[in-house]
Amino acid sequence: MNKFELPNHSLMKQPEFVFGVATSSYQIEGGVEEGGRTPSIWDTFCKVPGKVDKGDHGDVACDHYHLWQQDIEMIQGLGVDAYRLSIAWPRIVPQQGLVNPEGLAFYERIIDECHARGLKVYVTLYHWDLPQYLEDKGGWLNRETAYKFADYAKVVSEHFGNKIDVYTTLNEPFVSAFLGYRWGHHAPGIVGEREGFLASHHLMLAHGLAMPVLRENAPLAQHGIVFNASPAYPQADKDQLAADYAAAENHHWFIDPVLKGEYPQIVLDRILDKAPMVLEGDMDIISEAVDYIGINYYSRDVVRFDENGDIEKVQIEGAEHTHIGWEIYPQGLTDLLVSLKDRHDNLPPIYITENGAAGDDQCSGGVVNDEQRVRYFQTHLEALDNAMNAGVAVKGYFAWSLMDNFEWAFGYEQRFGIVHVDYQTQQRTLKQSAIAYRNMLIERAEENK
Ligand code: IFM
Repeated sequence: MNKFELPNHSLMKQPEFVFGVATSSYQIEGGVEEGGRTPSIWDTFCKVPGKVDKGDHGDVACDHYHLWQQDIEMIQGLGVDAYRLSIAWPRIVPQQGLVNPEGLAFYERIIDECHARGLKVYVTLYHWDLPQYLEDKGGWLNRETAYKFADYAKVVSEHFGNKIDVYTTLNEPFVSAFLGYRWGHHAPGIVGEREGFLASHHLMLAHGLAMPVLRENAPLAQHGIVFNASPAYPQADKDQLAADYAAAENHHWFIDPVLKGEYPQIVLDRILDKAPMVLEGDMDIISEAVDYIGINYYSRDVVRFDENGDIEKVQIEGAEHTHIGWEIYPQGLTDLLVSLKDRHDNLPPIYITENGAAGDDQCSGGVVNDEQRVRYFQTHLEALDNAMNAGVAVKGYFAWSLMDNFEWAFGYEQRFGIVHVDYQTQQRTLKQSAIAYRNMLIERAEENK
């Protein structure tokens, strides 16, 4: 297939629907010691033996710090409407109380280049690279970090204002809190139930504290937050409660505070004394109105109760999985979006801020035949179209990722890019999926002329 087809064509008929590609700072930039940047928790974590596959790290990554100009030219060549990137907090505030003009200038060049090439810019303020000096003071376990985040949001939004088209406070607070402070798979590698939930509350507070700051400094921009969300299905009827709980921990725990001003009771009832300390007024801060929410969808969870009453994930026999081991389940995207619409009367418009598949892609003679990823995008675009036809308001879709990059604890082994990166030469090569995306967008542009 050399072009994604949108069978119901509802996406194609909306010229204002935004198609884009996404990346994040630590995953692509490299240049970790350049331009006045100081270490983030990921620089530290990567140095701990056994934490990242093959000892990989983001020191060079895709060398986007130096190759940003050609990368933006490449993005424009894909025919997308927008580029979603993140800003590295330790490039902007390398020490407490210090603003780094070189860091601001780096992102300003990128933003200007995008606009000059007709691309809208979606900027995430926090995609997991917390300054190490803040972690040294407790990181997200320290309530003060939420206030530091609001200060950082102030610096960025005062500088860029409406020049950033769409601001995102946090990317996937679930991952920051639970992988970072509960299960220890991600930086800073802390393990503890209480810690995970406490970090989650401080992250949500950080989001809420930043919102009015962003609105004041960038009144014409859109402001919101991005959640990862995997719908949960019971393995058997008896496991329905397990599925309800899994979904509640996975995304309602993070979405409900923003849209309902409360944490889901089902989780509070289960975690009991591990629940975070919520101060009076916190939930009002967190539930400040947002213009949109971003949803990152990759796969679903199928769950059951084990013999101890704990919830466990099960693998579905015969299902297709990507290289990273995640089941390919496009229907989950439709189900998830429809379930969010049913749960929240006040659901704001949604962007699919990430969707994609990991592969073990090889480049041979300038061709990367990522046939599974092509099918993945095709079927997920259909699933999105179905959700929109069922009445869910979705404003855009971003492929994860623009190019292969540092996939956190999996290192460089898992390739999520629609563009292949040769890490020896930094050569970029469009995979078949990028070509199919581009061809679909060319057709859309012609249809909407
Ligand atoms: O690479 C990550 C990204 O940083 C956040 N969302 C999920 C992607 C794939 O794991």
